[in-house]
Amino acid sequence: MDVWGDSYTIGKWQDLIVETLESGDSTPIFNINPKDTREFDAIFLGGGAAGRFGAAYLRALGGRVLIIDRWPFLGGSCPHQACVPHHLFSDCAAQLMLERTFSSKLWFQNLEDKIVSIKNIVDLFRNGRTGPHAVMNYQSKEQLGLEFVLNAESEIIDANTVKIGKRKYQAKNLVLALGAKPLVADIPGASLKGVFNSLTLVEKLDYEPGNTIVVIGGGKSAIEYGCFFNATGRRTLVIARHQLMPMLKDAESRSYAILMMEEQGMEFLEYAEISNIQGDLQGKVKSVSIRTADGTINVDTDFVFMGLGEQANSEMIAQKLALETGEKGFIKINRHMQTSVHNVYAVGDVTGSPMEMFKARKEGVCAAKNIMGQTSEYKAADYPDFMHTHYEVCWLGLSEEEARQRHANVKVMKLPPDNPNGLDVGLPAGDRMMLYLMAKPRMSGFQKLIIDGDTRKILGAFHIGYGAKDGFQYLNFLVKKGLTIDDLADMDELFISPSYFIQLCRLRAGDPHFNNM
Ligand code: FAD
Ligand code: KPC
Repeated sequence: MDVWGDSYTIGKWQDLIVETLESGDSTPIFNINPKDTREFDAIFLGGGAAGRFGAAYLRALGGRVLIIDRWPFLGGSCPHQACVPHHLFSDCAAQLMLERTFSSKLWFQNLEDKIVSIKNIVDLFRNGRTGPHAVMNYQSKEQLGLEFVLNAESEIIDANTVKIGKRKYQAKNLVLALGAKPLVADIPGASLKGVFNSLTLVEKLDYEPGNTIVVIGGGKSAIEYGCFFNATGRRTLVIARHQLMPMLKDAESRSYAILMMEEQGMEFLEYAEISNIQGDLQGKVKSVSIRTADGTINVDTDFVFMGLGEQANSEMIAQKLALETGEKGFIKINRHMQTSVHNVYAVGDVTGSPMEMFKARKEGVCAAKNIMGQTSEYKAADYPDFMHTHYEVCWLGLSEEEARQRHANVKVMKLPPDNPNGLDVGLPAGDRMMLYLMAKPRMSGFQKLIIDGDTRKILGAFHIGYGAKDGFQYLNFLVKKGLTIDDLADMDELFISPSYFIQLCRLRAGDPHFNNM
């Protein structure tokens, strides 16, 4: 079907997307300007974060660009299977932790021994996700003026040509923005019904998981989804081959995050691995065997979640174009986003880690600039990061340990202060933490700023609580520009904001030889 020239409202897009997804209709949706006779400067194969942002930037620079995607919407996996469900589940985990902490108190219902339906929340997502999809199509077509073909099975003919059905499209450049998919562990029983990952959870869950959940992995997805399952009231056992959450490098912040998860009932087995997943006669998971340093343990469960990282969606296309690929099929690129074939670029998850939206979008933009004749380089580095437990955990820069290895005079400002009686101290806390502050102070968060006492520059920041993530985006930018304790002391805090960094710095900044706090 051709939609060029028709005005599509968000509602009309949503109807079309729902109908297409539900019916499995494979008719492509063409949005191509028949009056524009210019050759395309680029075809973006994949219209997710990397493809959509790259294409929008290329058009903004005056070029002509076509996006082709196999899904009937733009925006890619983020709204369909990745960030959006992940944040929904993390919101639920935070809300449920609050409700369980205050169960039967104040206005809170009694949640003692109650299990919340996982399937209902997954169904809620499945029914709601076409809303963001429709906004992406509306924004791309009506506001950004992008040309695209959606719901399209395409064939790459060569580095300049893509075919959809009988129609052939030529471009000076090809940009592969194909994304990635979850890795599946090579464990006996991994293909049984009841073994999920972030993608299959939202596409395939058709029963209510029982009371015990086993999560494989110790990184972001494993912890984030594990905390959600735990918050629904289920026993949740996380099995990690290595140390848990290795990316959270500051030992004190890591310990607080893990302690709070344990206090919510999360169980962790580090340096352990699943040796076997056993099924019943219907081919459904019934138990797992876990190899630990102390021997093998068996756990009964009907739900196993793999949070093991990603592999590239590159297979056929990389082969067809003879592109150089690395581990897990990730396409090799230079700093201009060029692959081993000069007019073929690759951007986003298909090029490997970090698998984050900012990196995907910035790589897309970098490719667009190069295609349009600007010389642009990008390599993701020194970025802020975050993950969800039942809280939001944010960090940037150096951990205290890293800072002490590299700098002679490291100062630390943190809340709660070191306290011989433990964590039951009435601060930090901030927005969304005030109930914990009053009733269960040990749950009101942890925050830490790491400073070079000689140059007075901020070296690192860590925050466990809620609401600091927004600030960390800007803080990281300033830290990279050399932000000092004195600059922070001079800022205007919107009190009580979630992080106390500004006020702590102001209390100390007058002293040329300031101390820890
Ligand atoms: P995608 O968005 O996956 O886009 C690839 C596109 O290519 C898709 O639209 C697909 O349909 C299309 N495609 C693939 N093959 C073909 C083909 N042969 N022909 C046509 N089209 C094709 N990042 C964050 O920054 N914050 C988060 O909170 C966050 N949470 C996440 C949670 C989970 C569970 C996961 C898995 C990831 C999360 N990420 C998060 C990472 C983020 O989702 C990705 O980095 C981002 O979506 C990558 O964008 P992309 O454009 O490279 O790939
Ligand atoms: C949550 C949301 O903004 C929709 S998902 C974003 C997809 S894109 O803008 O293409 O990176």
